[in-house]
Amino acid sequence: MNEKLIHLFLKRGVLISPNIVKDLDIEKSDNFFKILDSEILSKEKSPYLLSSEKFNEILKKSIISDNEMHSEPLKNKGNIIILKEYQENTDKKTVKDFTAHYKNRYEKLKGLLQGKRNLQNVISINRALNKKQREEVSVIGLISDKHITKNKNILLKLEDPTGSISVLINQNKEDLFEEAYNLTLDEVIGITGSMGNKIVFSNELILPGYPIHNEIKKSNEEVYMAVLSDIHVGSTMFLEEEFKKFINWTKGNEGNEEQKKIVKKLKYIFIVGDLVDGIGIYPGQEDELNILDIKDQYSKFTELIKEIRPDINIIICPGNHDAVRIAEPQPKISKELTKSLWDLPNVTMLTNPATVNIHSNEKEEGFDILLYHGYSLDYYINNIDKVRNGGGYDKPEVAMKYLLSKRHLAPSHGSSLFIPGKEDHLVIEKIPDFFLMGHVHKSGIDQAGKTTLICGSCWQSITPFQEKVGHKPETSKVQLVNLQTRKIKVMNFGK
Ligand code: D5M
Ligand code: ZN
Ligand code: FE
Repeated sequence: MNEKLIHLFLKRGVLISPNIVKDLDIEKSDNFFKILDSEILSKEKSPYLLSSEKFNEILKKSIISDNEMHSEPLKNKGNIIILKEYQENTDKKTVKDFTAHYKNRYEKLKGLLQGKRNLQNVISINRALNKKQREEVSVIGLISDKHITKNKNILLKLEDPTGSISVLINQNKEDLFEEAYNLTLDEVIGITGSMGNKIVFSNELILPGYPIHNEIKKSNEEVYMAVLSDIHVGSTMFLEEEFKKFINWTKGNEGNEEQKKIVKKLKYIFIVGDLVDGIGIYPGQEDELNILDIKDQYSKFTELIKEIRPDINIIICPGNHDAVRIAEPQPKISKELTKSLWDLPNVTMLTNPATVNIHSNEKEEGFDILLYHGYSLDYYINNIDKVRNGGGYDKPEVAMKYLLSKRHLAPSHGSSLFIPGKEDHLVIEKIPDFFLMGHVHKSGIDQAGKTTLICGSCWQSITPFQEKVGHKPETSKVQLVNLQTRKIKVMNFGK
């Protein structure tokens, strides 16, 4: 079995018998993997055992659709592997779906918490309630309520599938109190403490978190990726000239000699949502648009993007201004609206959120990149002291780190609109090498364990709304990441 093929299966956590795979031609495997990713792996847990029946079914499909695409340009998807994206689920939603959604979140995060120090002997809430007073217990639960008592202690209500329990954090335990104070509703945590009468007096909080000392992955090659978000084409405040300057730079027509050398090695551009300003996003938006048709906005966006060198992979997810439902996970921007964009051979369209792997080959496992536009950021910046006082809108990386430590993109029910279902797609199950966001129109960079956090800037000058609420957007910045050294340079295309 071809080594490259083995790699392509292993990378996805797919187990398959070598004698089945001999029917697959590596040169023609693109389509096969595309179908495998979207029809099977987006729904299945890894490791996934691929049966010969399923294999043949996908192979057949891939040959048919390959023939259908015959007249279209060959998709140069390079080595971009979609690790996680979402099927649109438009079934009518009921209370049952909410229950299932939170249960799934609980189970996934429990999996991450279990086995951590002090959570080895975790018991169900139901069992904890039957423990004698003063006994030590540890439980894992979803925070369904949090408030300060009249004695100035924090009272949490934790829930698991067996029941709910009160947890008290005493104000005299200063560090613990501060930690608890910055918890958010609906996140899943572990606690230890001693039992009182139907209440736990907590002495430790344990978050799913991320390993701090993990090694930062580096490529063997000098290759670069760039991060952008919030282009807002169609807005009267869209900074077209600045954006064109960026596009020109990708073509090697801007910057000094050293810059021109580097740009040749730029292979990946991420655009993390809000490609266009959209239509009807907020009352009175018409007055702030110079392109009033959504299709025209996307055509203009595509016209700009198609100038980018064809050997650069452009990876795109939607944001709250794009023409898809606002509830998350957001599906891909539809082909009907953006056919010319979808047709660009170097463009990969994703859902929001999504996870892709880039730059893998026989020698390297590549980098896992989590993209999330960041609609939930406003909530945490406005509601969580640690995030607001840690820099608020000026430092989106603080909010990003906060979310990574919760291992959820929008834990609190009120922080984003979402479509409930069998699975909570906003749980950060696997720690990525890069976590990319946008939305708040401020660039930010930080490192959290092995993960580099990057928030894109924007290409829209200050809007009347932002002026009113005191937002100070940062415009026309691009983070350029050297994947060999993991050094990041912030490029400024502003005037
Ligand atoms: O949002 C850009 C930023 O501005 C983000 O932090 C939300 C905030 N914003 C913009 N317009 C509004 C309205 N009308 N209400 C509340 N918050 C707003 P973007 O989605 O990129 O426009
Ligand atoms: Zn935006
Ligand atoms: Fe946005």
